[in-house]
Amino acid sequence: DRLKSGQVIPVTPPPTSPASQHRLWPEIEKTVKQQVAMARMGIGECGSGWQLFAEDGEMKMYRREEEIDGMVVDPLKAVHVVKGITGHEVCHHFFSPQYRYDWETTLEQMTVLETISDDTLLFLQTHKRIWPASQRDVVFWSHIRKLPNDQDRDGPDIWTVVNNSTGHPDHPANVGKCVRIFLTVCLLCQTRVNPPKDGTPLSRENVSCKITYCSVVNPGGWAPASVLRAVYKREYPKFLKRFTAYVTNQTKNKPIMF
Ligand code: 16C
Repeated sequence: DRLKSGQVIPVTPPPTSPASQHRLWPEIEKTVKQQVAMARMGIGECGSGWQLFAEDGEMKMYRREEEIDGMVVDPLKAVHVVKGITGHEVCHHFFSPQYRYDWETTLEQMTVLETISDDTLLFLQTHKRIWPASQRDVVFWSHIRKLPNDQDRDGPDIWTVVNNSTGHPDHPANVGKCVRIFLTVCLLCQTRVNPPKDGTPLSRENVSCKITYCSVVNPGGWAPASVLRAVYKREYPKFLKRFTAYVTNQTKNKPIMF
């Protein structure tokens, strides 16, 4: 980093993680960087037409209609602003397996296959069947990370969780009753603080969280396009509303976790 005066200040060191020795690490590092950069792009900047398909208060959901070999793989981008919670709290509840059954309504079963490190887990999940398609499962790594706040160095950190499909030798795809889906998901959360003017201590009324949720799900095998689009139009808004209400409820009487 170089200031206008020519003064050189130390460059922020790259984030280090205890997961850095793992075989998946190069992919995790590359995918997290890519996904965070994509999530940071505004709806207008992304070029090819995002269409608004759901709106509720501050929550807006956009999709692009895309198909691969006749299968719907529509990318989704959602933005939301929720008062009273922080980005760290939102990401903590999204990442941590102990809360997942409380908010993830499409989930049938979740298994942690491997704890790569405190910030990186490998999951196997089966999801509820959508008639008339086969039931789906998914194996993915999940990584939580604190990012430096480049815009406001004194402001709260930015937090992200990235989930990305991977393989696992003990759980090969498409052998049982489930068809394997492939997903890439990025949750990016920025905390905004509006301190009280009269100098009273900061409370939850003074914080809000800007949430960006990006997702691409490849159904991995045949599923009728009309059913799939109808399901995600219903399920994505339901997920984001339920999940954020859950975080609000879980944190309401606890100290603020920045
Ligand atoms: O990101 C979310 N959750 C994370 C933690 O679980 C993680 C997992 C995402 C799985 C998303 C795909 C699950 C689809 C399975 C089938 C849906 C069943 C619906 C049952 C209705 C009775 O990243 C939050 C995920 C919010 C999920 C919204 C649903 C999206 C549907 C997309 C279409 C899937 C294709 C299914 C083909 C039949």
